[in-house]
Amino acid sequence: AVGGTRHPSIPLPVELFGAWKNSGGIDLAERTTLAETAMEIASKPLPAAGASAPADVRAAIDRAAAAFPGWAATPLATRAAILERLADLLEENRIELMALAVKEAFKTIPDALGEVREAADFCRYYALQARTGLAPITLPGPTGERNELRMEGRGVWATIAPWNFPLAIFLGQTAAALVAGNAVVAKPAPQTPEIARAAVRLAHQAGVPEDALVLVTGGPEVGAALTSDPRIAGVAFTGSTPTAKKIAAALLEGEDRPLVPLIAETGGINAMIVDSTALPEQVVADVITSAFRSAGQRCSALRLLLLQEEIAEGVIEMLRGAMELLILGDPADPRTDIGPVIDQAAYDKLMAYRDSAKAQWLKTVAVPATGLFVPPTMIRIDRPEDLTREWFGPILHVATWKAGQLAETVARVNAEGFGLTMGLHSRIARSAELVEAEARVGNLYINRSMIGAVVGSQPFGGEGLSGTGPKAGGPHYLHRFCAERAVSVDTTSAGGNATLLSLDEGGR
Ligand code: UN1
Repeated sequence: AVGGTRHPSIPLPVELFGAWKNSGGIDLAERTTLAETAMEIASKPLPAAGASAPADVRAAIDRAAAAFPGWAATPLATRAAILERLADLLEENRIELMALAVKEAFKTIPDALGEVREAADFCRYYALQARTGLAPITLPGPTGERNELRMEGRGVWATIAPWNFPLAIFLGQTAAALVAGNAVVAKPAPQTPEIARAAVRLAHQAGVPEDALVLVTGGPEVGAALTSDPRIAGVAFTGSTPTAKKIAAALLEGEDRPLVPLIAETGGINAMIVDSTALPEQVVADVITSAFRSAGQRCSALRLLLLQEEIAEGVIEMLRGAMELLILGDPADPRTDIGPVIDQAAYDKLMAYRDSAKAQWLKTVAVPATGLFVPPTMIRIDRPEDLTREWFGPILHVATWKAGQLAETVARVNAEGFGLTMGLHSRIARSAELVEAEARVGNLYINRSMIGAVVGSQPFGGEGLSGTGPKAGGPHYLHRFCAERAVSVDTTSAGGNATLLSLDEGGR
């Protein structure tokens, strides 16, 4: 069975981050209790997913634009407190939210719980960061001015979220934009509108004014209507690299359109490099988790395993055995390791690719007869560069490298142009140092799994084709959502301004 991370980790401040983050660790009894509740909730049909029309999108932006000044003027401490209240509400409603994640996104019980946990973590973390990081700063005034730097909301942000983290990423992006003083029009993925609706309802209940956070639903057309509107003051997007580029292009359209920021978190061809000193059991556990948990549908997931030649056959043999133990099935069943993929289109794409690579299969696993189950598959390739794109599913590619070629191997991975996650398994300090120095990735994981970045501990996000930064769940994220305004007042007598006259006292 797919486990959580097995390695001791630095203790997190428990008041901020609950113990069940990355909850592979929850036991079967607890999973069963949760699953019973989840299944009952999940048995009720979801409302038909509607899409917003372009006119709805315009109306949503109208509302958010009207709400922006009032929300921006709400004290920072109040906005932060609302996020904390939202975190509490997420926890109070965690069973219902978990059930929605199981039902809409086919998340397993541990993944669905981790999802709610992470959403609450984002809210608490950004509240904390906002209080300290967004407060006005007094700057030096050697020539006699009073200088202040203020971080203020920019206007109406669009947040566009993926289906694979329909609560955590949806709400993470949105909470960050809100606490920074922006109004938000939020668009979840078309596959997962209901969990987003539930999240927005809770945000309003927590105290976000109804019009400061407006939900629009639908696919790429709705996203395009949103990003093409010149009133949008910034976009936070998580999804594919091609879509990020389309958004970037849309934001530049129109001569009069203001220049606005895009925060994009996209895909990766994430590699794990394993040398002959690695502990094989640990490698196998971490590969199985990184490549196959969540059916490989995480942008952090391992896509390319690079084994040093000497140990390759042994590790592959162990992986074959471990893959046999994976349980595929109903995500609401507490024993399930891997559920179905998100939809028919994803299924068709992955199955067609997998079948085209049939001659190179090292291992594939049987799946339930019905449902969108993509068999976890290990595929042999000759060189890292033979894998040229991200396959967003439980498909792992394996290649080998020769002793003495660690630096070259890292360089070849870098040359793919993505830069999200990378892993190294080695007991040699010098090798770890080399990879730390050379890897051009946002998240490097040494001797551990490559998924499950913890808010505040592993700020997440990549570079190159993998995204713009700044990293979600990190100390620099909120600033990008803000307009940075420096105010300087001449307080010298030469400036004639030693005391600003109060208008009420005759300055008029
Ligand atoms: C994504 O799949 O879009 O590290 C992000 C992880 C998650 C982030 C994945 N916290 O696996």
